[in-house]
Amino acid sequence: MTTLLTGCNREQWEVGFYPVESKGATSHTDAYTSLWTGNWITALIVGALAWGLMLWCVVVYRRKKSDRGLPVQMAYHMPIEILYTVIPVIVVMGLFFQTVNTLEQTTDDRTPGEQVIEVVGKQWAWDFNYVTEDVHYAGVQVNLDGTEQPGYDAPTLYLPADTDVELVMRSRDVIHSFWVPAFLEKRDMIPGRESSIHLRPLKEGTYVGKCAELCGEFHSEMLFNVEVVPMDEYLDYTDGLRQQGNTGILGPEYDRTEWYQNPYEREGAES
Ligand SMILES: [Cu+2]
Repeated sequence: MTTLLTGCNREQWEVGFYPVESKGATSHTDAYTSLWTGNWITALIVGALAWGLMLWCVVVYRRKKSDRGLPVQMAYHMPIEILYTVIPVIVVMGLFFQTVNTLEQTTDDRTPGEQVIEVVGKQWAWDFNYVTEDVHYAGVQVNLDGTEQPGYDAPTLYLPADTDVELVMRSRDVIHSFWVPAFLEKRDMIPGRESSIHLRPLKEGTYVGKCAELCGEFHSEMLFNVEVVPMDEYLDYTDGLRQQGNTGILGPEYDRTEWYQNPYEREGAES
């Protein structure tokens, strides 16, 4: 236990052993952390109570030398039966409503984005369409240097701090998953479907991101960086893209649909 405890510090405890940099990273992270730690605390209390009662029974009601026959039978003890039916129901209801509450603040967050950014996954890189600014960044294929962290030339997604952002997720080929561990959020990118994350980045800094869905040979190299910067720096960056001629967005015309056909979304599309 001591070795376990010395291996971690206060910040790690505060975020329930989530990545330390997740603390206050987005408008969602604190809600996720309190749901997570709240569930753990509840589980630990229930566990301690159950183990405690079991040990207490084992010790107090152990068979003594003077005991003869069976002990007093307690079956159909109504007050106890009601107690251990009602308490778990209350606990489960509490956990349920806390979960629903958290989902409403996070996954179901539909705050309109001041900046809409389309994140497109492709084997094995990322395109970032800054829709509101009408510019794009095209990720080149992964650099296969065998490192686990994104290299300096990995695709970088810029996000303005303290701004409502809508991240629209798309895929050009197979299922990918957008994952920034520090944001405590992950979203599948399914070809032919759109999903989105609405959030407000709150803490400036550099974060690492990766594809979290096995998507082929170089899945492990499908890495990216996230830079959360002040609004003016974000606009400088998108202006830079504009000056480089990266105007407009990289739309579905680059999807690899020659072998993939979604019968619902792609009807009539040429194959
Ligand atoms: Cu992928």
